Amino acid sequence: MMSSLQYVPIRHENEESLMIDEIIEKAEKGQPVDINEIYELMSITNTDDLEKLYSAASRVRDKTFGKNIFTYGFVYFSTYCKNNCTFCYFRNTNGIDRYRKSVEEIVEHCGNLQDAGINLADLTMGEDPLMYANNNEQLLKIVSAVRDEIGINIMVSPGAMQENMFAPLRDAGADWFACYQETYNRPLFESRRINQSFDDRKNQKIWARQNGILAEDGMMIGIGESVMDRAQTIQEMVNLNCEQIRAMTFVPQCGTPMEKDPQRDSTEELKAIAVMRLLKHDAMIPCTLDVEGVAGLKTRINAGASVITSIVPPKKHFAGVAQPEMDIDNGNRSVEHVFEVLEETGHHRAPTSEFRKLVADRKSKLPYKN
Ligand code: SAM
Ligand code: MD0
Ligand code: SF4
Repeated sequence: MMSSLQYVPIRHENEESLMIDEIIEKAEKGQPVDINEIYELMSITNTDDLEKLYSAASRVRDKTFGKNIFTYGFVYFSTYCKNNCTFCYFRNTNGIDRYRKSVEEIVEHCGNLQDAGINLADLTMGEDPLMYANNNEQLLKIVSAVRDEIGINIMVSPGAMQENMFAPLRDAGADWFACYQETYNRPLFESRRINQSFDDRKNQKIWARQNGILAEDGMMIGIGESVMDRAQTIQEMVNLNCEQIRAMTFVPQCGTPMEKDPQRDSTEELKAIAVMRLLKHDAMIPCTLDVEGVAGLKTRINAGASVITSIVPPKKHFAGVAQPEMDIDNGNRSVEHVFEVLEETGHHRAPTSEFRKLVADRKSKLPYKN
């Protein structure tokens, strides 16, 4: 019979710190880091090592992008959804008030974001059947209206689409496509994204990039994953080579099967941001305002994030996702306030001309030939 005792290496604290130093140093130089090393970084608990991790990630970000941080406005234009993800407030069976914005309202909103100096509008929706009807007619209408009337860079976050819909989405004006796997642990994915295909969702990123659209992948922290799952998810996301990758801490939502789950602090998210930065120096990595509001901005920038996302102007009745209301109507997620807090980190907002250059550069490297 096999013994149930497992071999657990006994290391002294300073031995462990030395090993962490070596991994960080290697990653900072851009040398390959294997899964066990990613696991070691994601297992750090002591404050000194955490500080070293964040500082190295910040140095890499500053070396790659300078002191400028990009900014994205969040436009959640339809909160209707046919799906029932266990973690999401907007899941179909949650009896909440929902809205769908008109093309005119969306265009006006994107114009305001552009005028305020925001670099990109993230057009996000639940998997709303009305948007997907007639080969995505309404979705394409919205995207092309924003492109034609405003001209701000566009990210679309519509959930999972059919492969043949990526070219029309690109032609309508989408520069970026976001679709988060949440976890690369397949059974865990299937228990959270009920009745959705793991492979289909993974393919979204591949299809987007093959069709000339930049892609974003993302992971959630606190949905039942182990530390090794986190490490493997980071590795998979990096290997998929999306231009943007993110981590978001799960926030329990009323009326969902996970409402009684504990609310975690952001330490694991910060570690994930820093590790992703060390593994992929030129990745766009969000500092989302959708988990802790503006209170969480500095820690995420200090962990190596390069773009502030989920900026939502007040009093326009647009929701966030993880925090549908937090910091919105008090104006804390507004453009001016976010810019002020950013300056306190010693960084500045990137001009849109710089973002446009970055987008053109990344598009030229896509596995797509026109
Ligand atoms: N419906 C589209 C989809 O699922 O891809 C786009 C919008 S969806 C609401 C965007 C992302 O928000 C999800 O992929 C998930 O990572 C994140 N999210 C949803 N609920 C969350 C929660 N309670 N806490 C943290 N993040 C959450
Ligand atoms: C964010 N609330 O950036 C948004 C959202 C969807 N592409 C992004 C999760 O945090
Ligand atoms: Fe719908 Fe997206 Fe929420 Fe899932 S995460 S229920 S697909 S809005």
